[in-house]
Amino acid sequence: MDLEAVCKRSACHAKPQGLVLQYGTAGFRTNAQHLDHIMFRMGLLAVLRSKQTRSTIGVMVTASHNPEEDNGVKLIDPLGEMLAPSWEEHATCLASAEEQDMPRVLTAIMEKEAVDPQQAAFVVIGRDTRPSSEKLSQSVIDGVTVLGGQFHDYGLLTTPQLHYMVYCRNSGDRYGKATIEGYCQKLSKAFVELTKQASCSGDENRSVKVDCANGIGALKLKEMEHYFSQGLSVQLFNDGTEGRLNHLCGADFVKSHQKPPQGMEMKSNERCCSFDGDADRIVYYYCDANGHFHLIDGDKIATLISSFLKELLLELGESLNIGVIQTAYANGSSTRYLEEVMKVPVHCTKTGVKHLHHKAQEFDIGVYFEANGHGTALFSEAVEVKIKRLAQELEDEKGKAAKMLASIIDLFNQAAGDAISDMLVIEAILALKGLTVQQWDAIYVDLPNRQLKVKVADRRVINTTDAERQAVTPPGLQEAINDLVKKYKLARAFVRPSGTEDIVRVYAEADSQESADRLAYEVSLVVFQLAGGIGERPQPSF
Ligand code: 16G
Ligand code: MG
Repeated sequence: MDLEAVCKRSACHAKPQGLVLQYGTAGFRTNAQHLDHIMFRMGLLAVLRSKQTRSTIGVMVTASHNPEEDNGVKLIDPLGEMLAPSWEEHATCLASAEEQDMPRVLTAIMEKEAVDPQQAAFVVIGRDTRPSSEKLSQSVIDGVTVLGGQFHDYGLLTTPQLHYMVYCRNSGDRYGKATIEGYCQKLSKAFVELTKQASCSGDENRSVKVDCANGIGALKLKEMEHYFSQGLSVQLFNDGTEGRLNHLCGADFVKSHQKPPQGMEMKSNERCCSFDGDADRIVYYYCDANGHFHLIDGDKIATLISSFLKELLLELGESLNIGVIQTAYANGSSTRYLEEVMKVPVHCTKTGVKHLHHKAQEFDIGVYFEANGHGTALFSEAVEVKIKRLAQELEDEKGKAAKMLASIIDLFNQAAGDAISDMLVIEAILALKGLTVQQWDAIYVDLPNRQLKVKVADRRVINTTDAERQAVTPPGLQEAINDLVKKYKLARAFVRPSGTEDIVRVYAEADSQESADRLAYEVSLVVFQLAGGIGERPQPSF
């Protein structure tokens, strides 16, 4: 390894002096203008990680639901998972190093992680549709090649597709073929197999409207459409031909504003969904006959999926342990429904997919979803093998259940939450159960809730515990929140520093929208007072 060459090349991707960025919840993310050096350096780091793990590593250039002028990058570990925490630290160190310190920092990482410089390295790269993404992904490639790594550039991909590619390449194609055709074929075959079993679908002409956030999801759905065209008609909106990425549309907009995206023609009771900018989140919704908007978020998606899986397991007569993983943002009604009605164990983890994914791996079947619509279902390898064997051996109703489960295993992206794969699973379940979107929505009634942001001088003054549901610092904050919550019925509130923005997030729910709004506002005020609020004091919006 030629560190001198690295330094020379690095000078072409010079870091603005003093700029320090952190590898956050989902990698680096900021205005695209500040990211060139980060990309080059993440190319370097991916090579080191690849050498250390002797596996293919992924680098995805995207800023997901952020505005079009932002960008970001994250590394994907060998099994399609998020980067290991110790390497997140290396990423932050490397990204913050001044030019002259680069060789020292690189050497330190290699020593600490016992990286064999002679080992070969292979990196796969993907990018979203942002105007800045192509050039930035070239900088990643520059970093990879200067350290002697080999690479394959997939070009435009959704984030979950790159996770899929990485997983395929490291599992000797057992999981699937590491090509776009391989991805489309695997998912569409499973979808067609699964929906074949739908004998009495109430809704003969299955169709769904998809808001693609003007992002990569549109391109990839178009590419895939003809594979499953007979079972489902997909109508695309915000497909990137006109509007700006994530602007007034997309899953994040719909979830946080609780209203339909612009650019979508919604007729009453039509089933609609939104992807986010890199197609790893999905939320559903519809407008009823009175024009009221109904959001079906990640919690209701998890409920639909886990109850269907439970039914199939019951039919099959297999008692596998199934768990649902949520975060503090899960609506209280969903948790209550899952635990009390469905009798499924529910676990709460910190926000961020890696935490949910990790917890889900502890179960035979782990269904994880964030309320914002990011999630999937994970099946342990032993369960997959067993179910696929039963699908071949059994006949009658049991055989049918086993075959459906086997198709569901193939249909879920086991490497990451995937809007396309989740949509196909949901569409298949609705068809199989003959459920309309209204019936699905009516499983339980969401508690009214409100999310707010508070600006503080340093959000790190807030530390949390109990999966972010309790604040341990600053002193007095949790007690103040507890006192406020007591004033309302069915109420709950928590605060946490954002992992992606320089703000503190406030969440409140209660028995009425008015109470939820009031509680969120009151909690914002105590955060402002006790955690060093800056700028204008929070104002009531009700
Ligand atoms: C990132 C996370 C998402 C999380 C969100 C929270 C991944 C792939 N994405 O988008 O899971 O919900 O951050 O953002 O991990 P916040 O910390 O700003 O609330
Ligand atoms: Mg995303």
